Amino acid sequence: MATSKAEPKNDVKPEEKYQGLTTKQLTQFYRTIYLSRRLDDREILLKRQQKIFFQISGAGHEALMVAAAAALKPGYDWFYPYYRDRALTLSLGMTPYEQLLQSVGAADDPSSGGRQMPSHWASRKLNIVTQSSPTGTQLLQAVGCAEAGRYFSSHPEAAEKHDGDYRAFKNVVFHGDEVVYVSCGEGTTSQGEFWEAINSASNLKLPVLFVVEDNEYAISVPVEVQTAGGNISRLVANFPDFHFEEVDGTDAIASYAAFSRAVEHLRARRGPAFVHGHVIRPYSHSLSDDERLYRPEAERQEQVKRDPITRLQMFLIREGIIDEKGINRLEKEVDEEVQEATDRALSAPLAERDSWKRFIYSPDIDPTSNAFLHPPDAPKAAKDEKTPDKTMADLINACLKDEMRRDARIVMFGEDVADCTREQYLKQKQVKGKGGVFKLTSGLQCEFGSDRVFNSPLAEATIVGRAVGMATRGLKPVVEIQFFDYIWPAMHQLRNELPLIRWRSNNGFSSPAVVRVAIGGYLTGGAVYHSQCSESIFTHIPGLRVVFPSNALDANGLLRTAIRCDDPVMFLEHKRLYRETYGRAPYPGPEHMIPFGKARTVRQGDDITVITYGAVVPRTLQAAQRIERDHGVTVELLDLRTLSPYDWDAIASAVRKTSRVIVAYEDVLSWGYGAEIAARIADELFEDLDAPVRRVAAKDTFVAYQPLVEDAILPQADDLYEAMVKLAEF
Ligand SMILES: Cc1ncc(C[n+]2csc(CCOP(=O)(O)OP(=O)(O)O)c2C)c(N)n1
Repeated sequence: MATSKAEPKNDVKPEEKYQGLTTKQLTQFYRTIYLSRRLDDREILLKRQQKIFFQISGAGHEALMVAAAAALKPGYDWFYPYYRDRALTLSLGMTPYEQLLQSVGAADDPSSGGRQMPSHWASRKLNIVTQSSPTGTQLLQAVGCAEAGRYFSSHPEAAEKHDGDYRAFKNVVFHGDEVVYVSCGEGTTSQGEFWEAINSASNLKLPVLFVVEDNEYAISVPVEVQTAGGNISRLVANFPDFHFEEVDGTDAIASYAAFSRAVEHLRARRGPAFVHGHVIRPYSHSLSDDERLYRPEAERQEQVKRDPITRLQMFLIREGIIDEKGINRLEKEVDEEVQEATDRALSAPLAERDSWKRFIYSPDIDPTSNAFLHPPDAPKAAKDEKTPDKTMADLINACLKDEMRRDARIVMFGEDVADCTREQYLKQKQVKGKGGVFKLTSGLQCEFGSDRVFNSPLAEATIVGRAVGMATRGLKPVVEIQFFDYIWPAMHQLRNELPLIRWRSNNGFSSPAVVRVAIGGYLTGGAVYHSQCSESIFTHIPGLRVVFPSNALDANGLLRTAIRCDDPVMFLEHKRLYRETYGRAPYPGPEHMIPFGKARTVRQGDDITVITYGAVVPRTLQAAQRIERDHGVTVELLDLRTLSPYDWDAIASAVRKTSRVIVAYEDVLSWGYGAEIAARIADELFEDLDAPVRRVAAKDTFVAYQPLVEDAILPQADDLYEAMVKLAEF
């Protein structure tokens, strides 16, 4: 690296004159800024030569970024950057070669193994957490990351490794004064998740450094469309405990001063910080955009005057820190470095065609294996009035308690999951506590404390987004979505983040959180917004395990598998089954586990197979008993228990046995979960069939409030019976 030995002309100490920066650091700033720009330029060239396939630049943001990095510590603090942060990631220690490996889609691309577009940074070593393309999804995760850091600081024992579950593969490192950096553009501040993240960080006084890189455009949409009044700093100014900075982000020294003050506030644990940097965007949004279509020449020229490269170069020369010769030497050296990195990257082995198969799920723990087979303990006492069988709600609660006792990394939150947020009411025994609208988490806060079991704001993206950040750091969040009907605000996190963290980072990061969701109808008055079932939307997502138990014992055993495994799990709990008489069981002990992807034969039969799950299981059982009574037809009833993965072997052998099959499910008939099963049976078992595959499901509408109409909409035992009779006659 070329640095000048020249000292400032006057006798003011560099540290004072340059906000604590030495001349060496300033020269290094220039080098990184220039390097970052040259890498962008090189990528632009490579894209035009069709040697890479996408380009988005960090041009104009570089000064702010080198300043941020200088105030923080790589591999110590945590980083959730966005695509304009090339100069930040270079300053933290990523090399040009590593960055270009991503551009060409190389096998050794450390960020994603050829899976993500360029500028989607990740580095385990440097604590740069895998980044995605949706604008703003990183913000809540950064909050969760900071919460995890705080949790481990106050529960250091939780960080210890443990064999026998996901903890064996999750190294936890934390520091008492660590900071979590997260950045976004000013356009992204329009996302609801931005406000949710700011709100939670403020409320919890978390050490999150929010950086808004304001280049005044989100592709072609100017800031006045995004932000009321045109200035985000003004809007966030009243969030408590924040340290705020608004700075010219093309001025590296002023930016460094702003970050230094912010980081001091953060390390002293006084609350979060917000740095609003005014930057420029001298290139179009990306190479897929042409800004001349919406920005006139005069406006584009205006910002050139603020280009951070020329600004810092002129400053260094003016101050006598480096002369023109020195600049030329430094730039030549950088150009050679870029050339060398480009040559190497272009000849690096590309990601292999079948590499897509790797890391959809954990390579370390297979929840479908027999390691997760642990039968229930024999009941301690014979069934009598003192040990009545437990409901599904009881046994889910029991599993949560057992696992929390066993694993200090488990934290639980969601809407109303705490016994009582105002702890003093519990302590003074003024109240008994709530513990969930369905009481599934009852007593957990009382036993495990308010830092392990707590209420979240009424914001589903917050629940899942924070859980993703926590799980990335090694905690095991087991969060609750109160009603499936209200899961949709979390969809971004559930579809684009939770199940993708591992795959998109080529196993660099993982996020094995458990999301418990109360689902389903048959409630007599549940109506449109308390009865929904759309599980196939989630079984459609690679990387996510989806579980849907039908009885108390399965719920207990499968939930334990969900918690101990190393993959993200959506655990669907049918509200109607929570306290049903059907499927109660004695407490199975603290180790009961059922592997994923293993169906249960509820009932043996020779004539018809019904494949189903959830609340349709008891209804099918009723219908099966009736058709046997009425017609002597015997039904083989298969309860899938887990929907992704599902037990194809069990399906195939049951279908081969009976040659007639019904797939039954509570969701609307069309495009439902049964369509996939029916299609695969038709495809692979066609010759074993004596009749067409039939489906029994809800009508293609929503669930109505009036119970008579609700009955007509949802699949009933009568519907199943009729379908069985017709199929037997076919
Ligand atoms: C949720 C989402 N919506 C839309 C897009 C498409 N998109 C990519 S970048 C971008 C503009 C982002 O603007 P801003 O946050 O101001 O950042 P800048 O690119 O200007 O730095 C848009 C609309 C996206 N990636 N994610």
